[in-house]
Amino acid sequence: MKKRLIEIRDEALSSIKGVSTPDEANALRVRYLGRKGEISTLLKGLGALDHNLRRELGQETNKVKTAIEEALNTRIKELQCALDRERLKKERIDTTLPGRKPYRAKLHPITTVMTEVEDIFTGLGFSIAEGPELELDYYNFESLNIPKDHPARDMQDTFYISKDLLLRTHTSPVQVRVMEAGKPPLRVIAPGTVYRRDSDVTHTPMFHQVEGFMVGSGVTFSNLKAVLTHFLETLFGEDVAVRFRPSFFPFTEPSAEVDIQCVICGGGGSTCRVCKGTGWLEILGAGMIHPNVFKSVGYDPETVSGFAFGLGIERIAMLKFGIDDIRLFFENDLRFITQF
Ligand code: FA5
Repeated sequence: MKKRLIEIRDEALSSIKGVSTPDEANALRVRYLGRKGEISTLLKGLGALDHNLRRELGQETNKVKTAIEEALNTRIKELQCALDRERLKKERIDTTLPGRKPYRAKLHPITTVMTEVEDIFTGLGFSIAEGPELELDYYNFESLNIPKDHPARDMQDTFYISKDLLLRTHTSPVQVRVMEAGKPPLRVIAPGTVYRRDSDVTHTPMFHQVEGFMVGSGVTFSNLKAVLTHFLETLFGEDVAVRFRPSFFPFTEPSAEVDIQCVICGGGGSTCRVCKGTGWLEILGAGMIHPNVFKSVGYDPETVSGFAFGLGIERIAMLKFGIDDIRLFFENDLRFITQF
């Protein structure tokens, strides 16, 4: 029995050396030390032995068990260490690798141009006013000398919400709201979003305008020309080619439109899709405020005069950045937007 015990010990110790995972080691623990393991099975015959022999064998069994137990624990520890080393190797972070650059947000090109335009006018003493985008028909049209069924309403294709409510088609209603609320002299710009049923390379259904107006006694068309020329030269540089062209707006008389030489084709492109071969791109409408508009806000057109203008921010941005399709500004393609 003693001989068999030693055999079991040697067999167990050699098997323990050969295991390659903690699970395999635990399986050996069950096989040799478990309740139905090899040692327990061997010891079943112990009761029949003489007292002294039984004691001797009992002590020997304990030694064998301890030896196997220790060998198992040592092997499991070794295997666990190897596993940990392997895991750490896999999880190792290379702190010398270059980091991923966080995406830095930038201002939208339209916001940049809008801010630049506002800065130029506030530099000339203009203050900034705002008005609602959901506007009454009265402010968008009637108070601006465009009665219902007037053919001039066709100039701006309108999104109506109801008979009297619409998405404003221009920032000119803010003129009326500001004049109603205040007294001359006034020097105000009104930047904002406007809406029209329009879409092609120079038109979008939503776009931005900046309305500007100056009202007081003795304000003339030459003041209008001076302010707009200063504005355009500051924005585009002194060499910019600008032209004032007679035009018509129901709320100004006389009226003009201002064009800038097309930067896409340099002014000469017969096939240019932006200026449609004219060499010029319209960026704003302007004129002397019509007496009927003054009457609608309770001003006396005999004693008060003023000019007004409304410019398109997207058109200015197209010219500044050489963009040949206005719709690119609103497609939210980061490859386009982050260039500016
Ligand atoms: C007006 O909206 C007038 N309220 C401007 C005005 C104000 C005239 C004060 C006189 C006195 P117009 O429809 O031309 O005018 O538009 C003004 C500018 O907005 C145009 O010159 C153009 O630059 C821009 N614009 C017009 N429609 C669009 C559109 N669909 N998409 C982008 N820009 C546009």
